[in-house]
Amino acid sequence: EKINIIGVPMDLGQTRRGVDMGPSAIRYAGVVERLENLHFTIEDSGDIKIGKREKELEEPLYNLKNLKAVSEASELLASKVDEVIKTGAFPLVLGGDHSIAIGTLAGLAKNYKNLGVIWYDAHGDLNTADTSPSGNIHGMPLAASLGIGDESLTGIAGFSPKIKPEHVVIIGARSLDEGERELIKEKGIRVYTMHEVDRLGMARIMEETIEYLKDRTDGVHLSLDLDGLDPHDAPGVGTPVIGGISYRESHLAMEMLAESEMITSAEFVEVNPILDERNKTASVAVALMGSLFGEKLL
Ligand code: DIR
Ligand code: MN
Ligand code: MN
Ligand code: MN
Repeated sequence: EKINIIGVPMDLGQTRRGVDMGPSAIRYAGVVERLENLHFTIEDSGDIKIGKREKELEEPLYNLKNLKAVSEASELLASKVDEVIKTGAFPLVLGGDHSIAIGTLAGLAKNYKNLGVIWYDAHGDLNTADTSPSGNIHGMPLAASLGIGDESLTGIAGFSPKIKPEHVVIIGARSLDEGERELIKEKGIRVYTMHEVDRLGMARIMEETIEYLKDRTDGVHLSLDLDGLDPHDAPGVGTPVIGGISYRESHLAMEMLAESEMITSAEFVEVNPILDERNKTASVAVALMGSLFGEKLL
């Protein structure tokens, strides 16, 4: 089996610097060796080209910071992901901030009519320019992929929407903005907040998630924001939120996804080595990839 690694050194979807170095940090943490040990054939496609940050002055017209550069990179990433799928390889996308999911999902949706998405995140990423408190596009990719928001984000790759609300499962939510809560209710999106993680446990959540997506989707993408984990275990992220999913729970989730044989693509985002402790967060990302691709102790 083949895995194709695509780096996306994007930091324009938010304001903290350093997350553009995420792909390097994850490569340095040994992603290729880790997956080769599991007998996959790895091809590293290198990095997608990212444009320049806008000057603050150019921004205030929209509540969409660096819109042009983000949408241009999304188009490039969408084409690359589509191309990788057509070679028969598993696309493994390394972020970069979470705005890159707009491009990843656009490329995937060209190949899957009913793409399932597991959104592992402290946040909902369901904002639009109208509801966003920050204007940061990394808080909008799930909405954009559902066809909600500005045309320059929803229309990547020339079609919209990419996914359906009933094919999305959010896991680990503990920081949602008002507009995001309304959208979740309005669209009936399945969300396991930290309340459910505590109450049901990760094993039950993953059983339910796998059962829920199994028959209604023709592929399932894992979009894993490292801030879904507790900052104690993944400190190198731009928007940490206390009280998150543990390292152990996250491994269990990945192991259950591996067993399900349901995941057809994945992205690991928001690793910021400047905010990290000795590349701990990138190492956690690589360890989780190990479990996702079937690593077992015995
Ligand atoms: C917040 C933070 N909801 C926003 N979002 C983050 O700016 O829209 N997403 N950090 O990962
Ligand atoms: Mn996110
Ligand atoms: Mn997040
Ligand atoms: Mn701890």
